[in-house]
Amino acid sequence: MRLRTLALLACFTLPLAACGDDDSTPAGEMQHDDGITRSESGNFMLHPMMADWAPTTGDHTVRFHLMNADGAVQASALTVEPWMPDHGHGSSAVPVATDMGSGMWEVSSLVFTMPGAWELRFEATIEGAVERFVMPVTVQ
Ligand SMILES: [Cu+2]
Repeated sequence: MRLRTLALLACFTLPLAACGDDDSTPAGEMQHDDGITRSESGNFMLHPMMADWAPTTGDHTVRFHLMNADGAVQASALTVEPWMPDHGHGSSAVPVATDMGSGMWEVSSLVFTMPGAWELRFEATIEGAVERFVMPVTVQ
């Protein structure tokens, strides 16, 4: 919980490149190559609020941050579908996404039923248009 809170604070107070990095990374060395997924249009970015996210099987509640090149982006709606492309199946649960404001969405009932390569298929409604994201997640 503490790390998540720090990451959240960092997201609001540090430059974009720092968003989602943990607080131990020196400011000059912040990299954000992993963890960010671009929307299919290329105009928006989404990332989990933790570095190197590698969940285990089971039920998770995770915050995701929606941004563009200028910072946080407000969406009017967000849905998430967990999908396992190699096996052609989804999850046993339908995730619930709650708007926390400032581009932050808390997703609960995020259930991975088995280890392996999953996708989180997001649809975010931004200014009336649907933006799609396919975020790869390795489940252990
Ligand atoms: Cu599977």
